[in-house]
Amino acid sequence: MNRFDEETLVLYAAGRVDESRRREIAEAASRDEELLATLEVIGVVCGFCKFSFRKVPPTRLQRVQDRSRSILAAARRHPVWFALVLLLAVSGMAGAGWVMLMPRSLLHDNFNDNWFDSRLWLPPPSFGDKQGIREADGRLKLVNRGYLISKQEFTGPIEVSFDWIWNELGLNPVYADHLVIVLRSAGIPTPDYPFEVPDGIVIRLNAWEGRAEVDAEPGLQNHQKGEWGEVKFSPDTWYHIRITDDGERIAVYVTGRNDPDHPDEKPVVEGSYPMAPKSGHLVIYNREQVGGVPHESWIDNVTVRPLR
Ligand SMILES: [Ca+2]
Ligand SMILES: [Ca+2]
Repeated sequence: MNRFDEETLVLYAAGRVDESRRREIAEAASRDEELLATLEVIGVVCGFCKFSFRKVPPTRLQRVQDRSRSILAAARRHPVWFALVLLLAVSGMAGAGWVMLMPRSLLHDNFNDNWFDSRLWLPPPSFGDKQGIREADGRLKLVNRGYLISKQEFTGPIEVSFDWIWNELGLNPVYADHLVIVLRSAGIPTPDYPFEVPDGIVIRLNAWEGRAEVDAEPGLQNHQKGEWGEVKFSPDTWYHIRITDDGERIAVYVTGRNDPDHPDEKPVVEGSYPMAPKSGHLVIYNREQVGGVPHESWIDNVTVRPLR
């Protein structure tokens, strides 16, 4: 499963990530042929990849090279981009050029410095002493309706991506965690139980029911009940989530399932939400404490980009 965004991989290839991140990506690449192939293509195109392929067995390397050829074929379908990247590589500006050609992030946080970045995020509201968030071990923990609310308001089209894992705390599985992502919101959760955000486009990743659900304005009069799609979210497993918002249509993608019946490039759920507001904050929160049962999720690499 490739749970690293493109910007992180390019910075890795350019030797611009810290040592713990470098080890994490190298270790993931040694197990993930698709990630290995992606790094190889970055190296081929830009000529600066520092990843070593020497330890890869010959049979596996052949499969990786086959995969690389298909990725290069995809690059050829976008010849202008490809030519520009090659030109920059030849001129020795490939690293900076690749980053410049990628859509610039409107927001990116890798949570790597154990400091909650108040330049990017609003102070998280709290409705109890067992609820909150904490940045640690290079990621962000959400506990019992822990909220992450962007300081910036976004106007589409945008793409939101991040990595998510929820922890099985050994309790009744009915209480599996939920992760809620809200787009175009005022960013103000209701102070009444269960402390949900009432407005915007609400995407709920529901690990108990095995669903990804989309609603618009769920706590308001113009509530538009949306679509849902089936998806299993196992505990203690990282998933890469990508949500596209073209200003009207929302699509939710989940990668990392390794299920041929559910290819990564096919949305789990999508729908049109013309009545919702057109801009607002990004909000991410997990499930509240229910019947004394705590809920805990971790997220990483939260990125907002203009939609390509
Ligand atoms: Ca930080
Ligand atoms: Ca991180």
